[in-house]
Amino acid sequence: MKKRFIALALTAAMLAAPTSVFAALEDYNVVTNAEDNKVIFDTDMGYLGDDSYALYMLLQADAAGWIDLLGVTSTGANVNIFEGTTAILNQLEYVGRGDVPVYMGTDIPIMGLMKEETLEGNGLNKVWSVDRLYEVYEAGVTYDNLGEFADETWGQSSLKIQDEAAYEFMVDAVNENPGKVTIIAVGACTNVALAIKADPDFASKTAGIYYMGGAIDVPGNITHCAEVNWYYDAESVDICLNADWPLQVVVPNDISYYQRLTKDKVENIVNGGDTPFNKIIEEFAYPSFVENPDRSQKLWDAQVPGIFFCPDLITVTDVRDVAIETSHCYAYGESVTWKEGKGPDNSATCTIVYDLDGEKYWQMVADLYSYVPAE
Ligand SMILES: [Ca+2]
Repeated sequence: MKKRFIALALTAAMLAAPTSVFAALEDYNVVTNAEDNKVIFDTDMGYLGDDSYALYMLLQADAAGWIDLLGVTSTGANVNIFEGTTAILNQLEYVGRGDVPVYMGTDIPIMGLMKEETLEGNGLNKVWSVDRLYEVYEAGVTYDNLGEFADETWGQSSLKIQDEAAYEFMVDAVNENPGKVTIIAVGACTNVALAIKADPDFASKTAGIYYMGGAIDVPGNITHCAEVNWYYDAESVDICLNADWPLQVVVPNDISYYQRLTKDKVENIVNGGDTPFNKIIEEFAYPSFVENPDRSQKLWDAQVPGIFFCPDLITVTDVRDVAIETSHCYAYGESVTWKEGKGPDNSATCTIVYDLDGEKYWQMVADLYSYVPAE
């Protein structure tokens, strides 16, 4: 009976979107499940950037029983904490997932923001979000009253954050679900470092961490050698790398050299169905691809959740020892690697994912976004 239902659904989807063949979610080689794989998503969220695509994937994977999304935590890097937190809430509200708890973290790096003279004296670039961060703090806004900083299109969400800070939630969630929580960290690592500082056994009680960060065999995207998530708070990354995780997976800047979001992929999502996830892409992402059909959006964070659910989509990977430069020099924030076992004491053995099967991956994204949970 179930098989027949899938066949019918497939036919309906093909009629709706003759350019693509939709697979049933059962057809993917998903290695996770809701019982054993609890997820905390730590994100520097904006609107319809790659953090958004990752969030929608995690929400639909949660709905489909692939994972149990325990909560979303906000962090810094691309955005200040107040605007980022509101962006999470606004998008959860749009897709009808106000039930997912949101915990506000911090956008202040664990050793503080670097002074202008330190940046200038070392030939370092200031992260693009920092000037606005100063303005937001100066104006005294909060996530639920952004004043002049409220997004013109999205405004304020009616959803609220939880009382606990992001790192407190991480510690509690991991203690309540020993061995089952995976952290997906796609912004600055400050909240995760604070959780490790609060509970020295934190990392060892998780199932592991997946980072979007670092630049391994390609240049950086904020300085010549540093990737912005890891550069924003390199000391926190150092704390994280040196904690006792069962598994560390790094999805570096390298993947953005191979994986891009293009009009055909977005169209495949838009034509995939009628869910709020198809709709949010149609309303807020698709128009820019219609206006500029050659648009090619680099992909970072959006490639991380699927690597977690469906590792057989990975095409290029290896294991290396990884460390991060934290001294205030021109190489601040650089990720440095060695062959496995050859790194110094402050390095950590990580699985690095450089590339994946983009065609299959984005078909999975389209199928996930189009998924309608049974009543
Ligand atoms: Ca991000």
